[in-house]
Amino acid sequence: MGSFMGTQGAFQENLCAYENGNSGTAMTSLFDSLPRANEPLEEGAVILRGFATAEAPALVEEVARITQAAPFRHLVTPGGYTMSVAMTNCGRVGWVSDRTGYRYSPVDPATGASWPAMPEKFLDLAVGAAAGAGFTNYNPDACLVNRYVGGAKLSLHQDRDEKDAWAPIVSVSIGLPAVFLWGGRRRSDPVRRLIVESGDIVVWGGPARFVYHGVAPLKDGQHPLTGEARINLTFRKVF
Ligand code: MD3
Ligand code: FE
Repeated sequence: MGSFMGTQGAFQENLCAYENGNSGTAMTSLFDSLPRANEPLEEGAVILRGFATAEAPALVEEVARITQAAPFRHLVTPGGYTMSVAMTNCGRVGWVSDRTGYRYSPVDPATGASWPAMPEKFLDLAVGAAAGAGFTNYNPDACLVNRYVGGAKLSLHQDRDEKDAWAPIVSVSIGLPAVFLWGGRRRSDPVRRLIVESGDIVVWGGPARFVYHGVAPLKDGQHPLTGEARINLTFRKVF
């Protein structure tokens, strides 16, 4: 952590303070009871702390409904690795991967059926969060639903299969906390770490759209809404 603190200034120290307060043995401080400010991360990216907290139980119910029709599955990458994150989708298209490559598919390859429709609640939330981050007229057509349990991770990557390179990706975290890995436009750029908790939404669009990002291995735990898991919804404008 020390190597980048010197170059990134006060805001970066702030992130480190977050991490220190959340790692290792349980720790409380005077700050725990204060509302957490929305943090601008970089141009085009903002974290809306707790934006989805009130709706999180309803979102979990919708995920249960989606997974009855399109169960979570561990996709295989073109390189032959089975992903530790379990995935499913709702909306007009869904993100899938197999030995032949990644793509957006209008049908679930496991069943040949269309993906479950995007729930109204999902759409309203994503549109509201995008507007809160300054992106008006957001109209996502896909929602990838990721499920992490202890040890599951997502390696550093870019999302670049969506046609609209300006429209944001809206990421909703539910359940166990996670550490986002947040890099730059080149794979070799330094990677910052950002804790995201249940109810937090991160909006990445415009100039921040193609930053490398990932999720560090999830720490084991229990959460009242999701049990042993973290669920992440990522809304995308694919077409
Ligand atoms: C977009 N998911 O599904 S989303 C993914 O928490 C994915 O499940 C992660 O990355 C998850 O593709 C992280 C949030 C995210 C973070 C950084 C980004 C999306 C981003 C940076 C640029 C564009
Ligand atoms: Fe991604």
